[in-house]
Amino acid sequence: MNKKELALKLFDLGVLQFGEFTLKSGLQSPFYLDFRRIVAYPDILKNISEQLWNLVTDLEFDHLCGVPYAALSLSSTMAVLHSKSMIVKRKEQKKHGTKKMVEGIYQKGDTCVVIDDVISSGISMIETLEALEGEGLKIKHVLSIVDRMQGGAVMLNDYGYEVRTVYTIREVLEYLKEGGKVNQKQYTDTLVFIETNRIDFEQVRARRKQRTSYSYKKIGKEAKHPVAKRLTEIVLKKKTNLCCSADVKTSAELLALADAVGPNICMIKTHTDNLSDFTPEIIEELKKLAEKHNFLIFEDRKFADIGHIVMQQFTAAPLCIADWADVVTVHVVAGSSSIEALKATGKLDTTALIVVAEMSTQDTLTDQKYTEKAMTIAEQHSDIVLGTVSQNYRSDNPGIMMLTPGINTDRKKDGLGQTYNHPDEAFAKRGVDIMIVGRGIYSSDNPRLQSEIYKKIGWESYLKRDNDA
Ligand code: 5BU
Repeated sequence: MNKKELALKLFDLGVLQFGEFTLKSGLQSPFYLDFRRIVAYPDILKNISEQLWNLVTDLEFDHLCGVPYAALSLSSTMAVLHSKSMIVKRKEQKKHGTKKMVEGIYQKGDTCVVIDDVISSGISMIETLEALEGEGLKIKHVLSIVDRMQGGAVMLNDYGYEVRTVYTIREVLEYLKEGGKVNQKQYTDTLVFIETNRIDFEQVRARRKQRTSYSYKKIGKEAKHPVAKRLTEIVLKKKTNLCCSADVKTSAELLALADAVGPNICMIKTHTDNLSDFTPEIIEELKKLAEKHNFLIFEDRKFADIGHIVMQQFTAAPLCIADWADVVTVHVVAGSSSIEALKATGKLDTTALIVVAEMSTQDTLTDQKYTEKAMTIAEQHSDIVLGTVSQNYRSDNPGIMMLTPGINTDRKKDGLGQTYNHPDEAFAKRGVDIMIVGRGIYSSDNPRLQSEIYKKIGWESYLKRDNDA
């Protein structure tokens, strides 16, 4: 069966339908593609799988993966016919056992070709790609039977993937017209629909919004708070976007770590309430080291209470955070009053805020809605907010940095809810400005060397990406 015969057959089997259909997005479409039906027709399934396979015969790769669920039958058939390994991306995370999102046998760095039945907006394809890439798989090529020509393929191309499809919807339509399966009106209506719905700009833009990235020069120029400007100066001077999270238990350990990693970091992040022997003197020592190595001190206090309490927590002895921290974190779960309260202390001339917009834990409640609202609050206070802690979203305001914890080159999780991304993923794909690394550095045998390695990886990844200067 050639491509035209296959298209006619698919029409006869009800896979390609013409009429009036409401799509998931609410859009009215004059045609509908239902490839789920093909599992009932083994010969057709085999034929389509061979057509898809023909698209990759020139490539070398390790695995096939179908976007769940519609393309699972396609990837399975291709894998069986051509003795190729297949991996499966779960649609929902498993509640028990391994909680793995990707099943199969693979290693970091393996290459994978991803298949979907139809590419429309490209969003479900992107979700699968992100999950696979999160596991360290490398993806360059994506396949589908039909490109609906609505912008998904353009967006995927934009992200650097090469899209190969058996048909475009326009080709299908031509075959069906030639074969007498669609009348003139259906042909015209469908063509007009395709041409007028070519790119789903909203969705493309929504995805891109998370991925904007800026140069440190631009960030420094647009940032309003003096501490934010100083941070970008340090980053550029020392060529480091590494913040070391010094989550140690004693002041001696903190000072030793700060001195060891000092040359390689732009900031040290502390949880001083975790120090068993805290005294105001250790802050004086830490400040000396900050001066010696030129880094900022970031107290990750995560203020989260009503304004009245937040004011006390920021200024109260023995920690007196307001007197020494260059930067502090604040949650906005209580709304913007937490930020307003910190401002009301009159101590924010020398301390800038970081809003926790999205957490790194695997079942965090900071979903997209929460994060967007937190981001808005941060943007409304750009005179005192240096950045947001987030995993996927970056503010459109270049002056508000994206700081990301949950970074580790070797681990994916810590067994207590923490999840990790590789620095390259963070900088290149998510638009991160500052990476925060804790155990990846201080738990190693040689924190100084380890911080140097992270510094170099972070800087290389920053240089590699396409920054909006
Ligand atoms: P780790 O050892 O690299 O996992 O340490 C991460 C640090 O970042 C730790 O101090 C946390 O308090 C901090 N953190 C985080 O891991 N995830 C978050 O979403 C936020 C902070 Br907010």
